Amino acid sequence: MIFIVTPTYNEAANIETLVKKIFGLNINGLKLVVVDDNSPDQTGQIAERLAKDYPIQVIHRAQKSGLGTAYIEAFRKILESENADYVIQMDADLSHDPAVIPQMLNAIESCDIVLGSRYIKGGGTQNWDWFRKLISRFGNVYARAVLGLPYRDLTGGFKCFRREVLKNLDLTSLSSVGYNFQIETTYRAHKKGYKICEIPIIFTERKTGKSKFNLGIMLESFVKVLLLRFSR
Ligand SMILES: Nc1nc2c(ncn2[C@@H]2O[C@H](COP(=O)(O)OP(=O)(O)OP(=O)(O)O)[C@@H](O)[C@H]2O)c(=O)[nH]1
Ligand SMILES: [Mg+2]
Repeated sequence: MIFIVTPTYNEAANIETLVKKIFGLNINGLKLVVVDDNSPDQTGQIAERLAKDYPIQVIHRAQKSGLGTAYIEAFRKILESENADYVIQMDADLSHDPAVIPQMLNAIESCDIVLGSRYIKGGGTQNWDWFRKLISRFGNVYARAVLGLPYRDLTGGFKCFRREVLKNLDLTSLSSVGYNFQIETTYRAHKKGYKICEIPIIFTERKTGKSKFNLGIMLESFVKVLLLRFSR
């Protein structure tokens, strides 16, 4: 079985399109787990309605509690299910194109983690202003240098894990800030010697819904990378 996890907060305008694109791929044994934090725009209810027609499980949480904890909660639930082989994580705002999923599943056959990468040949970003590009580029160069990692895109949220990798990452002590959560899972897996591959993706900035990007999160991320480096 292949599980896709997508955290949602106010994605009412995107969730149905996402679901249709994912299940339109016609991949066998695919299940979607939506982690919704009681979105005021009713994303959770829309997801429940879609769950009547598609293999979707909706995890409802009482309040907005961050990306990291949403992933952890879903990963835990999925690991309880013995038939999970691969777990894919992706954003719900259509920034991550479901059309890449078959390539990801192809790549995971010879790797332990596959990173959807904006910063290798064939990858990129669409509709980002120069400032957002600069921050993302710099953030990746910085995290790579501080942590001594060879991967080009450490902050992306479109990834595929072998079940065994998730089982062996200590899910209790991961950062809850989105960017750091992505960096940390890759860093830990790298330190454990897992094989990590990158495939190119084009990240398209959300067309609808409100951006949650802000400078505070960015600065917190920079400090947390340093803390991670000196943590063990
Ligand atoms: N469950 C849950 N989902 C969240 C939370 N914060 C963000 N998300 C979802 O996580 C995914 C990524 O968040 P985004 O807000 O798109 O973050 P981003 O891509 O860095 O920035 P923008 O697209 O510019 O807003 C989206 O599917 C969001 O709906 C949260 O606190 N809880
Ligand atoms: Mg987004």
